[in-house]
Amino acid sequence: MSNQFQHYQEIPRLADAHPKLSHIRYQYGTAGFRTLGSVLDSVLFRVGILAGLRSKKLDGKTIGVMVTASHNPEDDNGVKLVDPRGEMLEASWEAHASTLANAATTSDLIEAIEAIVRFAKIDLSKPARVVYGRDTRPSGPALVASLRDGLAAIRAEPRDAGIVTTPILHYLVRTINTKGTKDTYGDDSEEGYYEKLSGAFKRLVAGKQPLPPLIVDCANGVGADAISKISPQLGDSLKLIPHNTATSTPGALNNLCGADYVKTLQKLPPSLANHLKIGQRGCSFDGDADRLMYFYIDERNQFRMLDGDKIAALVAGFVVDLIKTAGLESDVKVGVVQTAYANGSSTKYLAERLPVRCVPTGVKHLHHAAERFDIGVYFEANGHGTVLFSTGTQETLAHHEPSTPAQSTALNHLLNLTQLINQSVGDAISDMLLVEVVLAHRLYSGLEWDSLYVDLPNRLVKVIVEDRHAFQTEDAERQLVSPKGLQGKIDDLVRRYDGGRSFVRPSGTEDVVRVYAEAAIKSQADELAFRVAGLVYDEAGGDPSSRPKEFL
Ligand code: 16G
Ligand code: MG
Repeated sequence: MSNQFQHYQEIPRLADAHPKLSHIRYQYGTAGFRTLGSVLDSVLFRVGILAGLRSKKLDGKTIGVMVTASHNPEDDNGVKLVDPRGEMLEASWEAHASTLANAATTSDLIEAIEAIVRFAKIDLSKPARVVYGRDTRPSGPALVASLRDGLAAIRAEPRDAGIVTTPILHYLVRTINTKGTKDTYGDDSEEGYYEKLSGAFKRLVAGKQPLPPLIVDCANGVGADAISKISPQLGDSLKLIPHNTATSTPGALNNLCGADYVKTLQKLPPSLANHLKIGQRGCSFDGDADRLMYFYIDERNQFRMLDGDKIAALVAGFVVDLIKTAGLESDVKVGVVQTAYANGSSTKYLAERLPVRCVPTGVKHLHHAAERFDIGVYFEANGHGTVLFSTGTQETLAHHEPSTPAQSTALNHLLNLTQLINQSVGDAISDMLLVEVVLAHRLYSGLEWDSLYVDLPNRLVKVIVEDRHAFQTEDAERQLVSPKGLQGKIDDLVRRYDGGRSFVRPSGTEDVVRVYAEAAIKSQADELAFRVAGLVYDEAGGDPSSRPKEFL
């Protein structure tokens, strides 16, 4: 090691204790590193080092590390880094993460570290601080131990947040870094998070008729802990009935429950079948509680899903009305950000009321686009999302002088919303409380909320191809530019379906190509999806004899 590393003599010994598995290539993707928990030991060690370097680069600001695999099966695990304001790791550092993770030997690793230090001009004499947390997966403790070795090797000061939801870890990063400044975001503790959210919630629903109890499917994950801690603080203002709280039952995590189950299968988790009464609201979190799905059973005993698009419509409408009532319509512009997966009906509903932007899949794209609005509401259909208030807007709200009691009330609601909403990242608990606030103000049941617009029937299909990277898109993933000519064929097909829309994109998390289609009636949406999937399959050079027969 070169001279400047004289204080880091422990790196080689500790790196030797966490050797890389030679047959695996790791990639820091949209959700960080994510794969089987059993092959992540070396990755966690190296992420510890990278988090330390990132903190040094940012003058000792605290960096977050979250050990989770979200909605994936229990055997998977993963890790992602959180930048100082609680946002995702800056994109240019994703490549550094992949480089470190793939260094074959200890000496390659040291070389890679030295190269990053040179390239990013890191002053190694700066301090490093890292806060880390994990979800409830059985592989978590060992992976955290490897991470701690990495932190020790780079001499970063560690802070253990324990078992927390992903959004709480983001909250901690932001509160630690803004402590004692004018941008202070709250108390830098888990209790501070519960107090901030529950306090704002209670102020927002004060004087409103309490809503009937809400069933919460915690996916047998870390959301269960969070619900048990926030419930007493909410008291009578909101009664939560937690289900799927078996965090220590092997195999239970995300199994037949959770937000991904609900969204993908458009079905009620079987465990709720005898509990959710007709008309009652229920919601599902994913395994790390950063995604939210709502649902209810209608009068005809049909399951009705209220997804991220419905949440966006509900919340954006409420915020726009408050801005108008507060007399701030000309000062504060509200906008919505969606992806191509947003149901066509939701886009139509929203675009008739306010500006709507479409961006590529992945939270970071939505988050950045939402930052451009004074108030940016962003949700993916799958239930990731939040609302961002720009610094200018927060100042406008703080200094606005209302001229009528109605203006004053609306202004107070807006100020409380800035406290209720987790602006660092989408947060199932904060989003759930936000939905409950709007329902209480609007006097809506699930049915009335659902009636804002009627979803177009849709279908999602995945196609296994040899090389998904051959599929490249533009226009926020709505157009394929490669393979050449395929988009034209898709367009020809789509034209034949009433209300038809379809797009094809390579997954960022799985080795597949995804096909989405919607149409005026369900059978047509299914048919369109399978026909487009057939085109994709043929184009990707799949063997015709193994062509799935549902691809028509
Ligand atoms: C990741 C993204 C999520 C996106 C999903 C798409 C984050 C934190 N998560 O889970 O936003 O919807 O990937 O998966 O950005 P896909 O590329 O496999 O369709
Ligand atoms: Mg998640």
